[in-house]
Amino acid sequence: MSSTDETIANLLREERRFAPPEDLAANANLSADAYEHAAKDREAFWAEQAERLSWDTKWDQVLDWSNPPFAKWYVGGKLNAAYNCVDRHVEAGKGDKVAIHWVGEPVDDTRDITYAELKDEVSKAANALTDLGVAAGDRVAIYMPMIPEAVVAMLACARIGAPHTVVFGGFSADALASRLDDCQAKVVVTADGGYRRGAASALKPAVDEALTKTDVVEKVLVVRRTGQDVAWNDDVDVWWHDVVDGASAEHTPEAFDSEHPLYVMYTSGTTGKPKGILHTTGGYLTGSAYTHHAVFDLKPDTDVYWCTADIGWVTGHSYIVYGPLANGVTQVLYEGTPDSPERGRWWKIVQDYKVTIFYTAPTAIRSFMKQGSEVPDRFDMSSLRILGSVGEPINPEAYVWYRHVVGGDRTPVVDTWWQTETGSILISPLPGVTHGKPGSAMTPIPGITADVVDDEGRSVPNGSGGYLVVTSPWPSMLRTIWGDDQRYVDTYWSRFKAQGYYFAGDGAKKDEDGDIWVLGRVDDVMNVSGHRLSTTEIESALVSHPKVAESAVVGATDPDTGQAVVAYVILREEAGDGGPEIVKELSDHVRTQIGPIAKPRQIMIVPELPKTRSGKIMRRLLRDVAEKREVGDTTTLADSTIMDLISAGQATST
Ligand code: 6R9
Repeated sequence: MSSTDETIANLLREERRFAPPEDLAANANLSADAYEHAAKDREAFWAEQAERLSWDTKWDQVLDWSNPPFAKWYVGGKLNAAYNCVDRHVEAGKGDKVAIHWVGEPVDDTRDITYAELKDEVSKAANALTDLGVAAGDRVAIYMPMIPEAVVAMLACARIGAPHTVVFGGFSADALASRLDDCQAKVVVTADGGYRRGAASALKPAVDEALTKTDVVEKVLVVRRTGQDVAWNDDVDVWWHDVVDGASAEHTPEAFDSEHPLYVMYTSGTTGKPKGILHTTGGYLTGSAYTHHAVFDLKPDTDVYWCTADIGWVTGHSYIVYGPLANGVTQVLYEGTPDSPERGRWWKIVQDYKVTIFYTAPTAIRSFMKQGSEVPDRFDMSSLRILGSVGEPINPEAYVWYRHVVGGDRTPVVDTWWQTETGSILISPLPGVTHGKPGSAMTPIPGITADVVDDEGRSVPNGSGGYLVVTSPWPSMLRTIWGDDQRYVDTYWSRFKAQGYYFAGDGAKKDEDGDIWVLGRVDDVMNVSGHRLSTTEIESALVSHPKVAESAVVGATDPDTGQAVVAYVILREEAGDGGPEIVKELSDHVRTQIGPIAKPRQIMIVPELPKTRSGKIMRRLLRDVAEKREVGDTTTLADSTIMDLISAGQATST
């Protein structure tokens, strides 16, 4: 058996299966025949999905793929995204329904905003932006904490046809400046600060600094959130409460072309400057609304939905703003960190608001696992009916813990695979149909065709691994990289040019049933003595050890084997320091779980791992430590002090 076969065999030892609850299956939005229905005539299927939206002018053609890879969806159609997310619900008599239960980080700092109120706020902000000189086509940057005004600002931009670019509030002034520059943003919407871990944390100084590095910005619109002191430039800075609060709540939304740019979202690759991923209006809104309905089995009249992502991440765009609001559901929006002021904060929110659908990232789940089940067990979470996961492969142990401890063994877990580029979920179980397998994102959802292929672009047989590709265009696909069509073609469409497949950059495997297991970025694959090993598999093996909460594995250059496995491990709290034999114990565990080839050369016990704010481990930095280099650029880390801790050798190692 080759090592790859062995690791697949290891994966297949995961035999737990979870059938959908009967009542959920009986009342599910999508049933098993949806796959066949969609496959029969994909364009007709996507036309049906677009009918979820209100169009001012209907399209003449569903898809124009005459100039691949540049797609046009719903050609000739016209619509307004903000009208679809807000006004039409008010017109349908749902104005009094709560759109957003906003929960600030300071306890008892809450606001409930109805759809009618949201419509007024968005209209006022649209009028204010217009008065500041923003016209359709101008770009507006949004650099804000998780407050309702962030959502209002995004929708106000959409309403006037000004593509927004939301820059995550944790990013530095440099990162902000380069994004402002790249998309030539005319206005920045920000706040004095936001609350994180019980303290006011400033945002405006980073905008002030960014403006010294680029001169594209004309106006800065500032929400007063914390009341902290801010530097003020009368020529540029404008208070939100001065210009938005007094603006008219009457605003007629203009219908824009289906292909009108909706937003640019920057995403970093392993090399080169961040890519500005462009999404347009009709296809993107169709994709986010349909998937939110299908994957979460959304019942807008009874569900209370909560996605914990930051709006500075694509998940916040598709599954806080556009999908949920287009579908008219009530949702929770939380400003702060999961454990402030106490560890049960998230679960208390679930209990208080009777959340029914909960969507978060594996990194959060693993950090709760580390603390044990005592904290969540104190809360009544019986309202939950569906749990979602996104951002990384979810290790089987974390999946089972999530389902058991958070979901009381009732709730299907939907492991949703997608990317900034895909705009919406492409691979996921359907909660009322799929028998879920911990660790597998399962199959492309109805309407999507994806596959795992080898180097030559041939579909691999079941039981084998390769590259994840999307084999036909889909409505919410990125249209290009802002200002760089060539990079768009090179990055996503040149690897499998002959087949015309979209190359996602992820490695994946098909198991014996043909279900897909996403194994992480292909750049994270290691080559040890000629054997390809995936970081995810070794990490999952480590996390399946009872003393381990979380781990990150990298391949470090090795004189003997080409690359060698180096593992960083966070222990569970109840494991203490793990005992004197911990490194050997873990090393033996990987050996028995996967095989001798995967045995780490070095295991370091660390207090934390370097992560981006969306929870992705920055393995590049750990590779620097493992190869004893100076640690590279840490500007996108959520907490930049972590690398000092790790490099200072607070770690014990073999
Ligand atoms: C939505 C989002 C995209 C990359 C993607 C993949 C990883 C996301 C995943 C997953 C395994 C899942 N990823 N979801 N890997 N299983 N369910 O995360 O977008 O920030 O652009 O990241 O995240 O590697 O290629 P983005």
